[in-house]
Amino acid sequence: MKKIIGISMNRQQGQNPKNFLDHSYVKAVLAAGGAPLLIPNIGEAYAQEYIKNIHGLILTGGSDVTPFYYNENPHGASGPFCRPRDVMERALYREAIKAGIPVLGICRGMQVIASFEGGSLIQDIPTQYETDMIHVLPGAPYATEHFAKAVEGTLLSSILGAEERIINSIHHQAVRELPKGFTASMYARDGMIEAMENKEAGVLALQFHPERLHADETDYLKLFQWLVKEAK
Ligand SMILES: [Mn+2]
Repeated sequence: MKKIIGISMNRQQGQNPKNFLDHSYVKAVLAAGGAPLLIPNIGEAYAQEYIKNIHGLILTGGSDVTPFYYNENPHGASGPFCRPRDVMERALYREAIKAGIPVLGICRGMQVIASFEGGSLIQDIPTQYETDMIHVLPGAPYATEHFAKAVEGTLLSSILGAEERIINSIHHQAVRELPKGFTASMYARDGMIEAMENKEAGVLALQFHPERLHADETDYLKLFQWLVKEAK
């Protein structure tokens, strides 16, 4: 039987609200041998039911998480926010940790985990972080790329190796303070945290987008294979 990997979805608000997801996440889970299950933003009451029926969880990329979770007002360049998604993903994350199933956070997914676990975010890198690197292109959603290196001895380095590599980058926010129990598992050359993990809890969080890379750089498939292997 294939392991079921729950994947959180984006929500577009407005007159005709939509739940939607990049197909690249679905393809990555399939390529890693898992069965993807897309989870709509329908309220935290459903989180427990979903978690009972999945073996691993991916928290995906998307718009900014509300900064109230880390006790800050919104910066002028942050947002738009989507409270229904924040609420749903927080509940999914909590229930996943309680159930002991592994969690892979990607981009916003990493940022929500940091926010929900008591860490904090750089709300806007261009105005709040001194760097000569580019982490997001003005023309986003197209990704830029930069060097990054996994920290030796981490879960991430055991999956990808600890050599410096090129990752994609499409984020204007990033983790400022790591939550308790988490360690940084990858850094960019400017000191930006590009991944974090809580190995004991089975949580791996990435600031880059491996789902967009795995097709031509098979290395990145290993991250999804890790999730499927650990799924229970
Ligand atoms: Mn970056």
